[in-house]
Amino acid sequence: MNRQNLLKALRFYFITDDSAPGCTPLEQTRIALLAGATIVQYRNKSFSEDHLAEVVRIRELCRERGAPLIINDNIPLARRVAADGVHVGQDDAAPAVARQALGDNAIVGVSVSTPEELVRTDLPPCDYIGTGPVFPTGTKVDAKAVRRLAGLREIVGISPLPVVAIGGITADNAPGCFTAGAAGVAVISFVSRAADPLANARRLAAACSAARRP
Ligand code: TZP
Ligand code: MG
Repeated sequence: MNRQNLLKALRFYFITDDSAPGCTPLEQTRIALLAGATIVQYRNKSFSEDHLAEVVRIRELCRERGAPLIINDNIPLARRVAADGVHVGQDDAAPAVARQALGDNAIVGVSVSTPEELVRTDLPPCDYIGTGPVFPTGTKVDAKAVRRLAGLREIVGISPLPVVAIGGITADNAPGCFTAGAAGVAVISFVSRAADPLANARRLAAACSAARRP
């Protein structure tokens, strides 16, 4: 994917929630894509074979909508469902391993929380970085310290790659992330645990498209 298309895809980055009460990852994805999510990450820390059919369906929905599908931290699964890429954390497979396994055309993302992590991350095999938590989050139990918009600006300032902001993102604070230089915002609970997921996803889509183009 060329840089311009990647930047477009990163804008509204939806990540599935495997333990949201009342809304399955498949339903969340359907809603997010309907509202205008530009990329979807399947994230399931307790993935088992029972979930494969769900991932295949999510794969199909993303194709229909022209949104890339990224798999969190599971390179074999990414290969099995012919996902568009993978996202790895600091304690997951190395970016170079992901690139080697998925090939030149795959999208490889990596999580970076601090400037120190950024400088020790192998960035050449990566296409983008995800950074956060920007705001407090209840979704990731082992999230690192909250870095606010100043921390986001700091990472944007030194990153050679497009930066996606994550952690506690809402339609109200997303504009500040774009102003800080983020190429996109990634959300879980703002959609997956909303009283009205479609309404929230639509509000976020509006905030993403209103922001200045990169
Ligand atoms: N990485 C840093 S914060 C976070 C992840 C996966 C969770 C984001 O979830 P939410 O619900 O959008 O705050
Ligand atoms: Mg991970």
